[in-house]
Parts: sequence; structure tokens; C-alpha cells
Amino acid sequence: MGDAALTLYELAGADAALRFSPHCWKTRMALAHKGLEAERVPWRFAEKEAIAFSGQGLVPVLVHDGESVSDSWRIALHLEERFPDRPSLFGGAAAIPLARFANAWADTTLLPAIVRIILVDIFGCLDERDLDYFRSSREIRFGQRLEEVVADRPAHMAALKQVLTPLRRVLAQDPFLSGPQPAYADYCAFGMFMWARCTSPIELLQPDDPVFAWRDRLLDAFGGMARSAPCA
Ligand SMILES: N[C@@H](CCC(=O)N[C@@H](CS)C(=O)NCC(=O)O)C(=O)O
Repeated sequence: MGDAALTLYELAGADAALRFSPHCWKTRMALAHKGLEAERVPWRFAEKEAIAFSGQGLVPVLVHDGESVSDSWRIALHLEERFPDRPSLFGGAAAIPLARFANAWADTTLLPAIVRIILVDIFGCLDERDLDYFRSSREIRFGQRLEEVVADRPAHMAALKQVLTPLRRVLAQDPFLSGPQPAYADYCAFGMFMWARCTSPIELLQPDDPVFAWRDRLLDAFGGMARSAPCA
């Protein structure tokens, strides 16, 4: 088990060291939680053929001893099942649906609130080959120019503050969503903050927000792995 061969395909920017995908960050944290090392392969939007073996076109893709697993949630379940002797990502089978809720909340509520703040900054980090694809695919998705999506920053910052209410309420009492120690539910939300940290100079949180201190604790987790990650 100690020598499992793990390869993680991760979205990279113009600088290959810049790894900013929120979903890839969930997987990075999950691997660190399990004490696993993976070879981390930089991937750009323009390189669909490089992950075609996984049968789909999104990262993260984890290859474990020749078996490919895509989708960060499925990767988390895979790691939990295949590395049962390592620290649990969920804290038991009964807690998996609640972690799935945290993941769904992060993807469907937190991510859309953050993207309206950082979308142009993300664009600014991308590899040249990705610029046209990113602009056109995202402008179709939003029905607006990228610059228009982020234009009203004060309104989007206020909306984010509101969206964070349930997370803030938990963190006002407990150090992590998962209790005294972090686990996968935390990484689902934290991945979104790493996406912003890696791509944008905009500070999303006020220092007196319990979410700010939680984010700091996760930046420091695993020997400061996330804190030392390259930023744009
Ligand atoms: N539900 C998937 C979402 C993965 C996803 O959307 N990945 C983005 C990068 S953050 C991607 O690969 N996008 C490729 C594209 O838009 O063509 C997961 O959790 O892994």
C-alpha cells in the first residue's frame, strides 16, 4: 500500500506550477489527509486528448495502479475504499451523505458566488492555448462578457458573505466542519478558497470572520502544503 502508484492530472496555468482548480484542490487535500503522494501532472483545457483515457474531459483524474478515476467526489470515495487503514476522509460510512451535501453546497452555491469575483483573474492566469476556449465557453455559460460578470464587485462580495452564513455558523463553534479535525467536507469548501487564492489578489474574507481563521488552519494543515502552493 505504501508504494501505490498514483498520478493526478491537475489543471495548470501559464506557469505549470500554478495549480488552481477547486476540484483538484479537494483531491490534493484528500491525498494529504490519507498520507499519500501522487505524481502531479499539469494539464491545460487544450489537452483533452491527454485525459481521453478517462472517458471524459474534466480534471481531476487520478490514475491508481493503472485504474483511472475521474470526478473529485468519486476520487474521494475511491481513496476511502482503497486506503481504509489510513485516516478516514469521512469519519465512517454514516457520515458520507453529509460530506456529499458539503460538496454539493460548495459546487452549487459557494463556487458560483466566488466565480463572480475572480473570473477575470482566472482568465489572466491561463496558458495562451486556453484563452480563447475559456473565454468563449464561459461567456456562453454566463451569457455575458467575462468583464461584465465581475463588474459589480461590491454586490458579489456581499452575496458571498451571505452564502457563507451556514459555514460561518458552524465555524463559530467548531474548528472544522468535520469537528476538531478537518476531513473531506472541509476540503470541499476549502478547495474553493484555494482556487481564489491561487488566481486572484482579491481578499474574500474579513479577518474577524470565523471562516478566515478556518481557512488559515487549513492553509497550515499538512505542513503548510496549501499555504506554500504557488499563486499567480
Ligand atoms: N464534478 C467535477 C468537476 C470537475 C471540473 O469541472 N473540472 C474543471 C476544472 S476546475 C475542468 O476540468 N474543466 C474543463 C473544461 O471546462 O473544459 C469534479 O468534482 O471533479
